[in-house]
Formats: sequence, C-alpha cells, structure tokens
Amino acid sequence: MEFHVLTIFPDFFRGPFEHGVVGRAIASGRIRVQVHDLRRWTSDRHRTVDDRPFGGGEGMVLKPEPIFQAAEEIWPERSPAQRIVLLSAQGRLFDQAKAWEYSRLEGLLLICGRYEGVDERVAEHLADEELSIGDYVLSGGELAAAVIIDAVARLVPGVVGNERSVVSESFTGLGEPEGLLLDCPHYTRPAVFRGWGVPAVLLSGNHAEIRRWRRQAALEKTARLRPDLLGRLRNPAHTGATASIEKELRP
Ligand code: 9D3
Repeated sequence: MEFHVLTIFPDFFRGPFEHGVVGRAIASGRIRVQVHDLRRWTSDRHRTVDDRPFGGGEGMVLKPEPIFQAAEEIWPERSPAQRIVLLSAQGRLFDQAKAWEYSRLEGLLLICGRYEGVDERVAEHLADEELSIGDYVLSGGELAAAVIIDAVARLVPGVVGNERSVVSESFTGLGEPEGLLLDCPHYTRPAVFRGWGVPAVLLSGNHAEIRRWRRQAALEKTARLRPDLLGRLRNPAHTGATASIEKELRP
C-alpha cells in the first residue's frame, strides 16, 4: 500500500516512520510513504501556500491551487482504491473501522491542514472525506497523518505478521471486534513490586481461570474508563458474539 502526505512541514515526518512496525513495513516494501512539500506546487517568488480569509477574520487559510495541483500530479488519474483524505479539526472521527477500510486500499493521500484551515473547495471537490483524529485542537494535520498511517499500516496484510493479518476483521481474542472492548490489564515480573502484587490467578497456571479473569477484567476496565464503548457493544450490529454482555457486567 502507498501513502502520500501533502504538508508544508515535510521535515516533521523524518522521525515517526523510522521505527517499529511502520519502519519495518517500509523496509520490507509492504508499504511506501512519500512525503510531499506543498510548496513544490506554488509558482510565485514567495512560494505562497496561504492567504487571508474572504469575509475577514483572524489567521490564514491554505489556498486551493497548490493542493489541487499536487493531488493531480501525485495521481493523474485515480481509481476508487486511491483515496484522498483531508485532515482537519472539522472532520468525521477516525476510528478502527476506518483504519480497516483504508488498509484494503491501494493508496491513501493525506492532506495536512494548517493555520486557521483549508479552503473549503478542497473538502468539497477534491477530498473523498474529511477526517479528525479526536476532539482536541492540534496546530495542524501532521500529527494526525502520522497517527492514521500507523493505525492503517499495521493492518496491511503481512505487516504485523501472523494469520490475523490476512483476515478482514480482527478480534480482541475476547469475542469482540478490535476497538470495542479495552484490553485486559497486563503484568510481568516481579510478582511483587513495591508491595503491589499481581492478581494471583495469573500465577496459577490455570488457563481456563486466567481466560475468565481476563475477560472480566477487560469488561470492568471498559465500564470504568470507557462506558461509551460498552454502549457500542450493546448495539445490535455488534451483539453476535456478545449477547451475554449485560449478564457478564453484573458483579
Ligand atoms: C483554534 C482554531 N480553531 C478555530 C476556533 C479551528 C482550528 C483550525 C485549525 C482548529 C484546529 C486546526 C488545526 N488542526 C488540524 O488541522 C487537525 C486536527 C485537530 O486539530 N484535531 C484533531 N484532528 C485533526 S486533523 C487536523
């Protein structure tokens, strides 16, 4: 799979993809990441990428011409498997389902917003969708692009190596689609650290008991930290393997 990033800060991406899963995926040739400097598609002496907002107001807005020019040069003709995404605080929320959807594409072009925003004609007439990574204010789309590439790349077949990567849906191992239930707590040695022990069941060697404990601990932690996720698990669209969730949540 091929990722393109369009940004006015190409240097931002020197670090994030050199390490770990994404770094290895690039090294093995399973994904390609090309970072493009938006200023390459400007034609004036000052390489202007932004301008003042019509109607007045604070800040600057990214101009449409360089962005359209860049996209049309990166993909002169485009198949449905090549998707253009505008990253902005106004976008729909990126989630694990989106990550799976993108992992099945041939190419993803991520346009990083900056300043007060991007001329709306990019969202209306160039991008297939407008995405945000969460309800907080970033200073631009670059961190969002890195987040999305990381989340998508690890789902590309062969990247996280093992049979899981070839199926089109992944599960927590607890019967739920990945992303709908928090992982259970994990512990490693020492068995007692500063007086804090590890749940005894994990040291028992009883694998049926351990499985039960992990399931219950994951449900409890989800109820405590992310009750919104349990709301989604209760949704009929997801109840296939999880019909007993109400019963399981009772103490
Ligand atoms: C404080 C400025 N806001 C006006 C009240 C609007 C605004 C403009 C530009 C907010 C954020 C940004 C820059 N952010 C992004 O380009 C961005 C983003 C984000 O801020 N949060 C979550 N996901 C994303 S993806 C791109």
